Amino acid sequence: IPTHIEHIGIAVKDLEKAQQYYEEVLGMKCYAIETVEDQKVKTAFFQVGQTKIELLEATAADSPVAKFIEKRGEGIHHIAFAVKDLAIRLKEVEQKGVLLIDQEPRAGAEGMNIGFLHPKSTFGVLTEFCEKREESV
Ligand code: CMX
Repeated sequence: IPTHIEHIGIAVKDLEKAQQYYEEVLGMKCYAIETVEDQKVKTAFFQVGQTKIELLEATAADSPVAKFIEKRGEGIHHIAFAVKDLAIRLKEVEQKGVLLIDQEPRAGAEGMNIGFLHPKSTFGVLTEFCEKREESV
C-alpha cells in the first residue's frame, strides 16, 4: 500500500519559465534543481505539504519527456507513490498483470529509487513507485 503521493511530475518545455510561474504566481519556492542523467531530464522541485511538484524538462531529443510533449503537449506526466520495499512491490504488481517499465528499481532524483508502471496497464496514468535510497554505511 502506498503511504502517500510522493510527487506529481509535470512535463514542461522551458523549466525556467515554468519555475517562474510556480514561484511568482503560485508563491511556491523551488528548493532543488537536479539533472537525472539516467532519465534525460532536468527537474525542479516544490514542496506542497507532504507532496512535491516535480517540473520536468527534457535534456535530450530522445528523452521520454521530449517524446511526451511532442505527442501530448505539456502537462501532467506521471504520479509517484511512496512505497516500502520497492523491489517487492514491483514484483507484486507484475504478478497482478501490470506491465512494468522497470523490472528492478533504478536511481531517480532526490536520492530515491524508482520504478515505473506502464500507462497502458494503469488506466492511462504513467505511475511511479519510489522509495528513499538506503545510505550505505
Ligand atoms: N502518461 C500517459 N500515457 C503516456 C505517457 C505518459 N507519461 N507517455 C506515453 N504515453 C502513451 C502514449 O500517448 C502512447 O499512447 P498511444 O499508443 O495510445 O498513442 C503510448 O503511451 C506509447 O507512447 P510513445 O510515445 O510511443 O512512447 P514510448 O512507448 O516510447 O514510451 C513510456 C512511453 C511511458 C514507456 C516511456 O515514456 C517511459 O519509459 N517512461 C518512464 C521513464 C520516464 O518517463 N522518465 C522521465 C521522468 C523521470 C523522473 O521523474 O525522474
